[in-house]
Amino acid sequence: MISIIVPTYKEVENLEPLSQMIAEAMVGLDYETIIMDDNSQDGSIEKAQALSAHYPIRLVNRTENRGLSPAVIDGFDEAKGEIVVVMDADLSHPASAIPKMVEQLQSRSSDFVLGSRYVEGGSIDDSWTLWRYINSVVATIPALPLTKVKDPMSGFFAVRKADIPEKQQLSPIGYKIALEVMVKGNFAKVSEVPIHFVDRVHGESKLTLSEQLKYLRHLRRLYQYKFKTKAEFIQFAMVGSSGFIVDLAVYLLLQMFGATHTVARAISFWPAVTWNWLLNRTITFNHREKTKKSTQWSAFASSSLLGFGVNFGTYYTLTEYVPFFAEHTILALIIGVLMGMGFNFSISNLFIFKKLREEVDHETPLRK
Ligand SMILES: Nc1nc2c(ncn2[C@@H]2O[C@H](COP(=O)(O)OP(=O)(O)OP(=O)(O)O)[C@@H](O)[C@H]2O)c(=O)[nH]1
Ligand SMILES: [Mg+2]
Repeated sequence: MISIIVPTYKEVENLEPLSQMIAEAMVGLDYETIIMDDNSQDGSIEKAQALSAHYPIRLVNRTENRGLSPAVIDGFDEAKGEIVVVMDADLSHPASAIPKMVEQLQSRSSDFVLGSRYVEGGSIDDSWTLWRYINSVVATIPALPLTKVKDPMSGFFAVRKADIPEKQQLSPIGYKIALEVMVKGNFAKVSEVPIHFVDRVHGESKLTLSEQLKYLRHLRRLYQYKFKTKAEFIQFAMVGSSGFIVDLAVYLLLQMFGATHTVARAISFWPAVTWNWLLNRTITFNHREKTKKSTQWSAFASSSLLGFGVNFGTYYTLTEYVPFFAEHTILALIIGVLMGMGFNFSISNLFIFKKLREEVDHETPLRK
């Protein structure tokens, strides 16, 4: 059996054409449609009841933990089929692609099939403005390292139920449930089936700016999941570079006000260290347990001083004792910086920003 999960919020006008479109596409196939509705109060319940006389439809009315992604995740539990399809209710996703998607799963030529606008044969609605297209493409780029697909933002996908990651493992923030399942499921074979994406006619889009901002937090979390320490190190290095700018600015500013360069150097270190600590606390190691600020700051500042020692020590040793580096001092400087940063990162990672925090983020309820 194939279970088609459709998250809905105020889609009453779309339910009938959706059911019809699905029925036409699924002729001869054993399927059920599960409408995961977030208590829309727009007549969706009554409509679904009426439709269930003619179509294999089931409506689940949710009243807690609202949101598209949680609705889909609950839908996974509801699904009776060995194959699960997820699609939008607003008629944007052509049900006619489902048999092909399912076939790829059944023949084991794929483990996760995505309905894709950006593979050959796929397309978007003619009404899309260039601006909307650019938006979509730009949003796609940061997701590319996470998967190999061309349309990671798509919400139309099919997967074997047995391959869906455990509920506790899934923690999307925002709309991108397909991306979440794709990354966490670590599928050996992922494929894309071209679709023509049709814009919604009835009802309103629920994709607000705040949903789009959640996407950034979701991406960060997926990078963390997939690249672990590497992702932290890159963030740590980026924070460090921004700290260098703070250091330099304060150093130059103090001298403008008459400080000598040694005094300026000795002072500018501290705002830079504080800046780095704050950003690492709120960004790089945001998912770690929050410990007492003053203690953590002191530990971070001490580690940075030692790190500076490692940095300078490396530079000094290389340029004093290795003739090659005496001639290529800039290389020695770079190695020193990397050694110092590696030292700082290890200490921060192991001792200063310790345990992982419980993931507590849930989607905030829709207020409409
Ligand atoms: N259960 C549930 N479904 C939702 C929620 N928000 C959106 N949906 C459904 O998720 C699907 C996609 O939502 P859309 O508003 O169409 O989002 P979108 O397709 O990214 O944006 P558009 O391109 O403007 O259509 C639709 O079927 C919505 O009804 C929610 O909070 N709860
Ligand atoms: Mg839509």
